Amino acid sequence: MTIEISPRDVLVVVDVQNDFLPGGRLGVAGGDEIVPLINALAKKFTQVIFTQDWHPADHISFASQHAGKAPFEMIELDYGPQVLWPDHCTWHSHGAELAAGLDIPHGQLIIRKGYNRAIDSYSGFQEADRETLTGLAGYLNERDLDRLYLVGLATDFCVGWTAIDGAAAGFDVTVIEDATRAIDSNGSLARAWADMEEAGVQRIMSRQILG
Ligand code: VGL
Ligand code: ZN
Repeated sequence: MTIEISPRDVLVVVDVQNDFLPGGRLGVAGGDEIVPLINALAKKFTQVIFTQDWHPADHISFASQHAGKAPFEMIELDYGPQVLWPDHCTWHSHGAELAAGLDIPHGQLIIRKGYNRAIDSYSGFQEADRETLTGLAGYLNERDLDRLYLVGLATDFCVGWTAIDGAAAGFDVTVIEDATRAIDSNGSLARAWADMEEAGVQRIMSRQILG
């Protein structure tokens, strides 16, 4: 049975940026494969928004900022544990641009996140300090939009955190699994699905919408 998308449902395209595609600075395996699928899904939606990872060159999440540390190691910051990453999605770099293959002219809003040097932000709703809000919930509430479908990169970080925070903020959240790809570092993918399930996030495949 296909799911009927209403004009008030929102497709949230998470971090489909050059640095997260194969060959990018934090390339996600298969990340390029989801672009045509996201374009097809977007045709079903009146409302489409994007998130964009957007870091200063000296961002605290970069391993390069911590002497003796390598990408994918963990450190402890004021707000809690932080995975260290290769430099990625730096301001105005090619890697930070949304993937050129995205063909979604009716996309309406881009939420940039991670621009504060000292605080990472996987989630499109709030920064990793769990306090600073991005304004996305306010935007959705003001426009009376409460059902979100998430696609993009990476399943286990920015998609997962956005899904969980969206559910916590009272939105009805569904992740379209085959329109995401994962980094899967140290068991992060299985953990993310378990956390999403616990938060009440639904999980579907694109054919349930595309037919
Ligand atoms: C992401 C790691 C660091 C993501 C962003 O988009 O999933 N992952 N920054
Ligand atoms: Zn990032």
